[in-house]
Amino acid sequence: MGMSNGCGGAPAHRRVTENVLSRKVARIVKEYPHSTEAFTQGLVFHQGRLFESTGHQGTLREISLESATPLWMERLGDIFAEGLATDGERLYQLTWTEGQLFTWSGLPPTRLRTTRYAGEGWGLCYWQGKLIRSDGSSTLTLHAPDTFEPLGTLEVTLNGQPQDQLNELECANGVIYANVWHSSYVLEIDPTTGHVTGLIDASALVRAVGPQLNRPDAVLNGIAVEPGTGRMLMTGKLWPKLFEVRLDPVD
Ligand code: DDQ
Ligand code: CA
Repeated sequence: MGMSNGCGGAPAHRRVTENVLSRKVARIVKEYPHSTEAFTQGLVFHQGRLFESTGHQGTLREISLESATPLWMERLGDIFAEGLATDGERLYQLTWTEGQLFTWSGLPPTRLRTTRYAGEGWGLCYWQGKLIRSDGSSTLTLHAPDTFEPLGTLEVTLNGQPQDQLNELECANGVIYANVWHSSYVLEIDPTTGHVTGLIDASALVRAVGPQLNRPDAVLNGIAVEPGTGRMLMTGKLWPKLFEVRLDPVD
């Protein structure tokens, strides 16, 4: 995992820049239905509604907390869709290895354009006028929403150690939340330094759905924070449930 705090091994001159890591646990507040057909790759609130992007035979869908059946869905054929973000106006949807970004607008959304980019697409979120993309490595890439031109990168580190396998993202509460693929951890990342400032243990969610999952790829993935209320939702790929969670500090 590479989640050790680095005490003892870190050179003395680095200690001054070490961040204080807050440890938190995601507690289940409420559970809602989620489609076991949804290979969740992106979850985001957009214009007061909840949208999900799914992989394999990709889709964009509007979902509700009342039923696992989507309210609206568009199939993308053989495209493996990934991270999903909003700038308030438009939805931006990544693809895993296809190198295509889809921009959607309107309700229900219609595809406005397709933009090419280099590299893999995993998670996506929107922060201060920029889209932030993960690609499975420890580097996040910042993009211009209009052209998807790369504007810079952010190296994600925990006490100097690069943290990779960053998957679904959510920019909220002044941090970037990032699912770590195949783990039950969500990182809180400082969007200006890339430092991991918080480590969220979401294993209670994995335990709650565990007995119903028999596929190794059915991992935690999907974080959305509702603007206004601050309500935080988490789910996973093919999970039968979507959870409202509360982050409690642990010591
Ligand atoms: N990702 O979420 C880590 C970006 C991709 C996960 C893909 C897992 C399924 C692999 C099956 C490949 C079949 C096209
Ligand atoms: Ca998200």
